[in-house]
Amino acid sequence: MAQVAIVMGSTSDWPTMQKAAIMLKTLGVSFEAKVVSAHRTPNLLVEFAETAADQGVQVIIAGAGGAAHLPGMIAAHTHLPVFGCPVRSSQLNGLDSLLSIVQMPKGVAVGTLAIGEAGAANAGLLAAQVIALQEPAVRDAIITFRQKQTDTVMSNQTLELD
Ligand code: RP5
Repeated sequence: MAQVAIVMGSTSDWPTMQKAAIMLKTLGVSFEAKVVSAHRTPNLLVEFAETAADQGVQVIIAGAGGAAHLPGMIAAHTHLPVFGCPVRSSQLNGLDSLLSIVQMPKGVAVGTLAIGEAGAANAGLLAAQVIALQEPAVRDAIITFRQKQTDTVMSNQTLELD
C-alpha cells in the first residue's frame, strides 16, 4: 500500500497536484493519486478518510480549488497528518482556495501549502520529510535533493547582460 495518498477534488486539479506526485517519486516515496470530491462524492470522502490509516497510508495530501473543503473534511475523519494544497481557481486565482483551506478552526489541523504548483511540490516534499523520520533512504534522498538545489544556485550566481 502507498505511504502517501494524494487526493483532489477533480481531474482538473491533476496538472497541479501531479507536482506532488513527481516530488514523491523523485524522493522514493510510494503514493497513490485519486479523485475524491467533498461536494460531489461526500460519502466516498468519508470512506476514504476513515480507512486510509488501516490501508497503510501515513500522510494525506489533499488539493482542491474554489470552496475547498476537501482537506479539512478529510482531516475531520482521520488522525493522519493532512497537507492541504490550494489549487488556482479560474474566478479568484486561488485566493478562495487558500482561505478555504488555511482557516481551520482550532482542534482539527490541516497544514496548508502555497497556491498552485509550488505548494503541491512542497506538499510532496513535506510528506517525504515525515516519511523520512522512519526511513533513512528517504532522508538521504531529501538531503541529496537539497544539496543539488544548493549547487545549482551556487553555480549560477553571477548575472550578466545579454
Ligand atoms: C473543486 O472544484 C475541484 O477541486 C476543482 O479545483 C474545482 C473545479 O472542478 P471542475 O469543475 O474542473 O471539475 O471541487
